[in-house]
Amino acid sequence: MSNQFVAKSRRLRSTLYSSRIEKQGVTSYTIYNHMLLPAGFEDSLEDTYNHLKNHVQVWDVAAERQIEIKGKDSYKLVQLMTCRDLSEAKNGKCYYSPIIDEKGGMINDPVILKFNQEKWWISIADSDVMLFAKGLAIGKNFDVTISEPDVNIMAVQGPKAFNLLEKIFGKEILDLKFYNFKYFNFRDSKHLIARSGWSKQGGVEIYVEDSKSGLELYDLLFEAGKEYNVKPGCPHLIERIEGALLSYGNDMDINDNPFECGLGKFVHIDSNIEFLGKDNLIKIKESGIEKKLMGVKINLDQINLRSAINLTVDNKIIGEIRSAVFSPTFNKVLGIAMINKGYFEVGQEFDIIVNQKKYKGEICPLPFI
Ligand code: THG
Repeated sequence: MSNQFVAKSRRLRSTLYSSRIEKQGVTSYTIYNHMLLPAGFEDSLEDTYNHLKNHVQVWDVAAERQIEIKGKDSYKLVQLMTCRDLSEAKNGKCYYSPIIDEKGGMINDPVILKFNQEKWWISIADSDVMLFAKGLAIGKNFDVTISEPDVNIMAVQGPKAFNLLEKIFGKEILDLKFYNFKYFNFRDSKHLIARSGWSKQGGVEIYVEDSKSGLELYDLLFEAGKEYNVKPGCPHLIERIEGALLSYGNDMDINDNPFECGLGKFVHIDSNIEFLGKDNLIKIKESGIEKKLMGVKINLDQINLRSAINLTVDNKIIGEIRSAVFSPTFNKVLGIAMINKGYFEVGQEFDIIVNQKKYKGEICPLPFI
């Protein structure tokens, strides 16, 4: 086996924190929104998993880029892109919202932040939402300005996150509710902080706009966090699969609709809002879905998935596994799989071939934990 390196360049953007995490021992990256997203540090996957579940980590998730929509028609454009009803959305709140195309296919699954009716941020997963937004705005002649401001998110995640945050921001941070955001003072600057993050362990995301102050804050989190055993980290494959946090491009893409992805509660076809793909989603709801994302458990102690692998029953393909990892908690491989109609039943057994060997698995509900 040989190791390859990704050649960095301007096009493959570094983040505000890249130089920091490279001193702190980042060992691998993935590419997300044309930007570096750390994928591993020196400790093993199992050690970083236990650490995340017991302590606190600071993550460079600057690759979760912000698409800013400003101007008179901002709400109209944001609503046109998502099937989640944002007509009653409140200022200072975050909304996990599927963005879909005219057929109802998933374009992205961002967190949308509403500042006010004329300013929104779409905190995107890995696809070029800005181009899609610009195309729609031009076609519809909307009065909006669309940009990607250089906002660098750092996430503070883990059960001790708020102990650490209270030390820096005071008791006020404890009052921040889930999926709400607010500006908090730090020295002579302020930072937008949301109670959110791509883990189930709790914490916040700090949207850094003032780079100089953001780096000071980054350093202070590690200094003040020593007593809580703070470490650098990154979105964690085991933890996110157990919690069924979906990864766009891995678990779903433009060929899947939000019903198939288990995101039906964010599809508001009964409201009178206008969004792309509405008619198609109404039809899909009536006729029922052809496939569905489900959990799978496999009696196997290791897996390294690079592409989807078929699942079979009596040699007939019944679906494909799209993400997978060995879970020390379940002592099995857990996966997220798209299962075909007729087979998406809990308890359904299947075969899978990994490294030329056949293993047995079983379909189960999501999330695992
Ligand atoms: N934070 C921010 N931006 C992001 C992500 C994030 N952009 C990219 C990516 N992550 C978007 N995808 C997801 C997927 C799942 C969740 C958030 C973003 C998520 N879901 C919660 C859950 O399932 O518990 C809550 C969803 C809800 O019910 O509203 O957190 O992480 N800024």
